[in-house]
Amino acid sequence: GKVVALTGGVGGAKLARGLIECLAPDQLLIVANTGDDFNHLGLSISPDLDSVMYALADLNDPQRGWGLAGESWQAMDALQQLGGADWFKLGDRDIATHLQRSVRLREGASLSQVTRELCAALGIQHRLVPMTNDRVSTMITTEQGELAFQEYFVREQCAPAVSAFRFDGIELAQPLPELMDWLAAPDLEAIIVCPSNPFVSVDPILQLRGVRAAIQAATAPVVAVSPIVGGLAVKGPAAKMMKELNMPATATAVAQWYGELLDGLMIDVVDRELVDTIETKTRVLPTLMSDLESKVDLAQAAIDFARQLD
Ligand code: GDP
Ligand code: FO1
Ligand code: CA
Ligand code: CA
Repeated sequence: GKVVALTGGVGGAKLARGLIECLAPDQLLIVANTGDDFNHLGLSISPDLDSVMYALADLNDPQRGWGLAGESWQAMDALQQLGGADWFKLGDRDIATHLQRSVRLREGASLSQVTRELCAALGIQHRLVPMTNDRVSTMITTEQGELAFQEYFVREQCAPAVSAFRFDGIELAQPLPELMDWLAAPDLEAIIVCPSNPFVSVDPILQLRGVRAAIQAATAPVVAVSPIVGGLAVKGPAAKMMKELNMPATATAVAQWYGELLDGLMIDVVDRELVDTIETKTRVLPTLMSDLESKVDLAQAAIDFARQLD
């Protein structure tokens, strides 16, 4: 059967890397958030697509969580000397990705087509797609006013307290047709919500017109992996955001946030005492993905969990 995985950048990329070991290319559709996308220095930048793409190709920098391993920064250093904007760091090799994406988009290719070309060039056989080919821009209401996603995330280092999120363009954006086709497929076996940020990575996908309804209407079970482990995010602002939104930073609150959408939640062994507080069915297992083996194990466990829920 088929599997659809919904993902943001770093957390989702790790599970996606595991999933491609468990499923054939025609069995898996990896759908990435594009709410982080923006134009910078004249380039079209798609951070979550690139985080997943580089991870699938084993080219990602695992420490940094974004960009390429073994990167150099000469172009950025030169730009800084020229007085250019240097708050958003583009590595020398990463720039090639943005140049090629920008050129192809300017030629009229869609983001999904460009992503397909980039993935093929990097030897990726599995299918990675943007959630939409249309512009959606995540905007964050903070104590300093509304900030564009990268202003909040990179320039302000996630410091301002958040109170709301808005996905500019979401009403007009058409979800990628391929996503809707897969969600309606009779042989869909699982919808996997990766351990990605629920508010700024997964929610933009769910808020696209018709997507939440199509997920709920799908015959396949929906299983998520909690991105919150022991009251903390493994990386990034998810736990900080939850507290600022007056939610406890727990796997329980993650389950509540997804609500009726979920048929099952996978939580970490350190959170085993939360099982009785979670409304949906749970699986307790190690969820920290470090090496390839832990990614594959968690990916296989997510697929098996969905099969058992069916
Ligand atoms: P971003 O777009 O780069 O912010 O990445 P995602 O939204 O896909 O993932 C961010 C989330 O991944 C954070 O909330 C982390 O807590 C979570 N995360 C990262 N690595 C792991 C891991 O190994 N296990 C689990 N359970 N969560 C993780
Ligand atoms: N994240 C940062 O924290 N600082 C950066 O300078 C930065 C540059 C960057 C360049 C290309 C790219 O694809 C991603 C980049 N990211 C950077 C990550 C990006 O901000 C992501 O949107 C976040 O990691 C959240 O997903
Ligand atoms: Ca992201
Ligand atoms: Ca269902």
